[in-house]
Amino acid sequence: MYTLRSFANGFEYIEVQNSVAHAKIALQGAHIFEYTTEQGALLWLSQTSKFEAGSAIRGGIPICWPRFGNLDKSLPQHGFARIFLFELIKVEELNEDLTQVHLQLKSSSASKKIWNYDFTLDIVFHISETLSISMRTTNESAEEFLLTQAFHTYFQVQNIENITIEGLEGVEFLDTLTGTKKVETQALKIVAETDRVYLSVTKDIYLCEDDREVLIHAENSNSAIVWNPWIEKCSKMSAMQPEAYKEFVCIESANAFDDFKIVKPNESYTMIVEYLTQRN
Ligand code: TA6
Repeated sequence: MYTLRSFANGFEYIEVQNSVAHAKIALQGAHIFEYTTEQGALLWLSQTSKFEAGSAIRGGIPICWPRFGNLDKSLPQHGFARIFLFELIKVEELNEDLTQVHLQLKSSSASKKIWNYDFTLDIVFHISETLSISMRTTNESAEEFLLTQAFHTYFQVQNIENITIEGLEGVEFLDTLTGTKKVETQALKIVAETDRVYLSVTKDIYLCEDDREVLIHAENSNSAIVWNPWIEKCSKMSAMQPEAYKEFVCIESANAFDDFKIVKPNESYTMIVEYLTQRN
């Protein structure tokens, strides 16, 4: 079952319910902000997030496109897709435990004022016990363009100090707080502000907390960002309560930094992510 709903201010989202999952996806940014199965809520959503046109939702899975980060000063931080209205192309209930939702953003006069290329961006969700999302960029311009992108996923945790992130051992990362590169030597624990870009990710990542383990599988992505603002930065961030840093960690499957892509005219590039929660 699915329903197109809106908040009192007209902000629209799709609510999906099937035999194994419940989800809410905003048309703005093709932004999934709730996804729940019998294993609980996968995504964190700020209690003070706005649901307003032109403001990115704080939490869920912001789509960072056509840029990740703020290195390209000609574009907003994390690009503009997350604040643009997508068109709902189709919702298909493929079976009782699998719903497919297809949203699309096409270039427009508004987007070309920010980024002067013609494109189509297709986001397809498969909502089941596994949440999978594909992000397909098609270049409809006469020139090639550079693309960096990420699923900026806010994972709900019970207590940030109890989690470990596995699968990144041996991977080099850029610590954006110090500008230095190091190699990860152990399962990552979050004990302070953390903002790391892992630069050659080839294996699955696991978010572990007590008996719960979230498998993070990405395709056509060789970079991943781990972020938590911790106390001081959290207190300064928009739409985030002071204690919010204890409730989430961002693990962002990406094509970022050296993992950028060049999309040639009439070509497409698709990045995919899949999340599955298991109990040990
Ligand atoms: O992905 C990590 C990061 O780039 C952090 O540096 C922080 O800025 C975070 O994204 C949130 O960015 P936002 O623009 O959504 O407030």
